[in-house]
Amino acid sequence: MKLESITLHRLAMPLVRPFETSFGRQTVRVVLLVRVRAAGGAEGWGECVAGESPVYSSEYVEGCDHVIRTYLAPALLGVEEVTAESVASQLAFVVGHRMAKAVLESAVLDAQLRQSGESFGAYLGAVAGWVDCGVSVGISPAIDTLLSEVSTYVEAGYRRIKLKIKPGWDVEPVAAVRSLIGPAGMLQVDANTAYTAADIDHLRLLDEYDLLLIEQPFVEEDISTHVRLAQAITTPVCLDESIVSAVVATDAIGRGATSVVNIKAGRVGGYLEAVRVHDACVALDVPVWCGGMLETGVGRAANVALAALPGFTLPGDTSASDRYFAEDLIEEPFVLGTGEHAGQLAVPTGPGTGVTVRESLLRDWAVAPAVVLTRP
Ligand code: NPQ
Ligand code: MG
Repeated sequence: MKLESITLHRLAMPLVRPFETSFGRQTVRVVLLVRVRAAGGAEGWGECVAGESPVYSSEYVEGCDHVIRTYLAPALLGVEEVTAESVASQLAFVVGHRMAKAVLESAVLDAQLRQSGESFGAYLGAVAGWVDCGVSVGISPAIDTLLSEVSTYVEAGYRRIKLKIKPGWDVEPVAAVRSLIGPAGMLQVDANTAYTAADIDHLRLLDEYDLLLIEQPFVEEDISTHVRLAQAITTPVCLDESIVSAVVATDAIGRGATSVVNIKAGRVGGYLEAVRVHDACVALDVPVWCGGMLETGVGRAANVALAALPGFTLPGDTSASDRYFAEDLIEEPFVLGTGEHAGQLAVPTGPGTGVTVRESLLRDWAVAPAVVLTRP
């Protein structure tokens, strides 16, 4: 494809309830959405997973916007031919900035697949028509409010609960939710780097609650403390923030730091690299699951397609649209199935991501004028 323009949209979407993690409390999701247009009329959309401020990752919305405008978009708009498969090498001159690169690659892939009529799932290698969904539950002001929130998700059909934890909010909420959902309920925790090596003895207390995994207890660069924890506890350790590529995933698995992997396409630089992380994990017999970043339907659709690959054997953070938003940005909001598909989402089958952006909402929810980048 020859790209004609790349448009950056900046939106703010209120969350249905505040979402608190060890790194902060969000009440609004600020979203960077990218539309690419190619010669001949092909169009595609991508959603950047970066947050408004650099508190989950070093990348953040304004930084992604800047690196896209200044370096990445000019590189793609300055060449004659761009394909999803070429984007990573065309952008490799920029170090890092994986979330910014990922959104461009996703938008190009969407345009390319809409043109060829193939779905994201078919292209990535999906083998399932429905995927099992979990839900990520924020830190609550009190145990009783946590239990009532968890109850609504259990009633909605979610197949796995993930509790956000931090020092001072860990064993007690885990014990309470374990008694609420019973021994058979799938339960896991996510610390978003809030602990240190000094907490290893304390984290061993979680072994009593039969958790599927503990996600990213220590800072992203610290692989060796995760190895130490993995040797000290029976609960499997799962890395999220640390896993920025297939090479890092392979290394971390080989060192014994992670026996389950959270895959987020944005964090690893795009869906193509996400498939390589998946393939590396499958080759090493390591189960994977699809992470989430409070995506609108645009990013959610692509995640649900990724989660349909064969190595995704654990429920993901691929929740329904209404877990986060009263109204989604797409015509086809994601709703949990019923009957045998309770707690699952259907993998979209239409061309590209298979979802349609409600363009009037781009204007209604805009927090900045759209920026249109064109060929030099
Ligand atoms: C995680 N997601 O697995 C992340 C963390 C997270 C669903 O738990 C704005 C941008 C808000 C990024 C909130 C879930 C966010 C965010 C949470 C990422 O660690
Ligand atoms: Mg996480």
